[in-house]
Amino acid sequence: MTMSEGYLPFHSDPKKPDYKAPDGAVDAHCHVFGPADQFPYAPERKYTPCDAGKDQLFALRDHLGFSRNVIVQASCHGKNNDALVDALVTAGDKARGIAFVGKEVTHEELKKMDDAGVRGVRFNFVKRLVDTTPWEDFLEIAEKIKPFGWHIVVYFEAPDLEGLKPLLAKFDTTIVVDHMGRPDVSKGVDSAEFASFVNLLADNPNIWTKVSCPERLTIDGPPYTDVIPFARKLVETFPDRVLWGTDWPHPNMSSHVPDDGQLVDVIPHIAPTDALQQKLLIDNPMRLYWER
Ligand code: 0GY
Repeated sequence: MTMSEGYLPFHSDPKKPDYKAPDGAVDAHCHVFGPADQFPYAPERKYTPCDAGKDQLFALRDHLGFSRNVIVQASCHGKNNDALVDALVTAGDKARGIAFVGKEVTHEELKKMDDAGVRGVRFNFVKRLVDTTPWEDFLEIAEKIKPFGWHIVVYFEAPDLEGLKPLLAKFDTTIVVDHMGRPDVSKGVDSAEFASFVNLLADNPNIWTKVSCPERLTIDGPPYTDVIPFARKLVETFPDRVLWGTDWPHPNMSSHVPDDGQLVDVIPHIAPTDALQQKLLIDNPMRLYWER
């Protein structure tokens, strides 16, 4: 399959990070794409990526000095979670997954995914990536995943937060917000927009966030100094409810191709103590994805 026009493939030779992650560190947000001849992309997809299979992901994990992955089903594979499940089965205890499902999903299908290591579903509200789903469907899915103790990962952009709050309030499980709710960093860490996101976590002990994607949020580019205050504020305020991930293979980047080693080097700036790094990279993801 031909990549979407202008699609930037992932970095072919990321640096070895200067920052050494503690043993057992988890990359809690990454994807597998294809390979398309084995796992074709969904007909309803909004983009066609560059193939980025499980072997490449696991090689990157080792190169970066990480031990585990949480693999998130990406929109280009739609509701067919086969590539994800295949990667999870190969990784065994070294990976867990987040699936994308419709309200028609059956208990048996969820059970199979649970056996493979899936621990949650993703609800995507980013309009350029998916067609709109009625809220009733999300509520139905939330009911169906309850017997498995799964949680819900949500992806939205900052201007959509206010409108989504009533829906988020209906979920009585853990919710993980991708990429800090995608703030506009030009507004500053003290903006009303970011305060609203911080308050969301302050008011709802079941809401976590991934302090990920400086490469998408930055205006200045690498080394992502303009995004650090946002992530650091969240790590220091909610040390037990933050996760970190590479977002490899970085779909739909247009400004630049991020170097994953350079992304790892951001970690000590957003989690400046050993104790915060231990929570961010090990304790929190292990609690949410591995222990139950
Ligand atoms: C990410 C971000 C993006 C894509 C997807 O499911 C997806 O296709 O999540 C994006 O384009 O912002 O988290 O991978």
